[in-house]
Amino acid sequence: MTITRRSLMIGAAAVPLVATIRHAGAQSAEFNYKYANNLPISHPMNVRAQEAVDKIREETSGRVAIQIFPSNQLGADTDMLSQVRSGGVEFFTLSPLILSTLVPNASISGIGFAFPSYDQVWPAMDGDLGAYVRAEIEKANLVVMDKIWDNGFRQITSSAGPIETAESLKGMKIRVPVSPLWTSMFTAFESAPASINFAEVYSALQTGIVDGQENPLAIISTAKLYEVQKFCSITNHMWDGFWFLANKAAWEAMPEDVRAIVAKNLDEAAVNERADVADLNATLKEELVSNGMEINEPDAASFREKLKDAGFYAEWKGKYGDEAWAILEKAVGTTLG
Ligand code: X2X
Repeated sequence: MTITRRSLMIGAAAVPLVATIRHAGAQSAEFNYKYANNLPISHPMNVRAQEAVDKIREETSGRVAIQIFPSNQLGADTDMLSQVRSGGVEFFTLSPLILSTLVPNASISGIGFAFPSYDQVWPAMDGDLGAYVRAEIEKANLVVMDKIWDNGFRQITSSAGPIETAESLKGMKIRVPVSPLWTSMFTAFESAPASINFAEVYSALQTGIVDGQENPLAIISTAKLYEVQKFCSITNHMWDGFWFLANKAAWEAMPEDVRAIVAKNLDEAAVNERADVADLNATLKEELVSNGMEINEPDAASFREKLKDAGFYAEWKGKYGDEAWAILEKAVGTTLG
């Protein structure tokens, strides 16, 4: 009789108990890590990162629990870069150009009009150019995953009017991310660039602190920049990505087999995210038009000419050095500048 009662009680408690164990498991994983980024939760980067995090949890039998903090919830990019160095966050994705505030030559993949198309981007970033940059990043004591994630080819939006030629950029108050290369490029265009973290971009456009900004279509869409911008000019003036960075001590705290699972899943997610962004590029123009934007497709020639005449390419070749510049030119298959 006693045995039966006891069995019944255990049986009755079973359902809530399992739920409690699962919940406690989330908090007591061996490695409870934070991944911070600057993009909306709906952007493919966060969608694919969530998939990776779920698989990592499963494949490590719950040892690694990564929580994603999208949309600058833990701070703006320049703060997050300090955080990932100090260990305040364990993972962080960052544009190579903003990373150049710490690793100067990391921005080389963002040189204006360097990549004609994605056909050159992925072989370069998965090949010699990416390997060169990752080695530079590692010298700064950060861990970086092999596969860079896609941000995209950048387009210019404005509240004032369409960008038709380089002439249209003269005097334009334009937000650029915090990076010497971005400021240099728009200074070469004779614009008035303002360095502003992405966390502040929507409100800077809304309040008219700047007239425009530049970002790939997937961000113009997911961050709803069409609500505060009228014109979108398809300039493709640079390609941009996101390096997936890890704090070194946090990375090395994980045993090697666990690290391998984390790296594999993050890199797989990066490759899937690239495909998602490419798919979006094919459909987003229509969506942006239906959200009230006017889109034009200017010829790149005047922009390239302007950068060349301003000495932009010569200046940056000098900064990066001949070795790095040769790797870039080989990757893009042409002489720049
Ligand atoms: O800050 C931007 O514009 C963004 C979101 O594209 C980057 O992370 C560089």
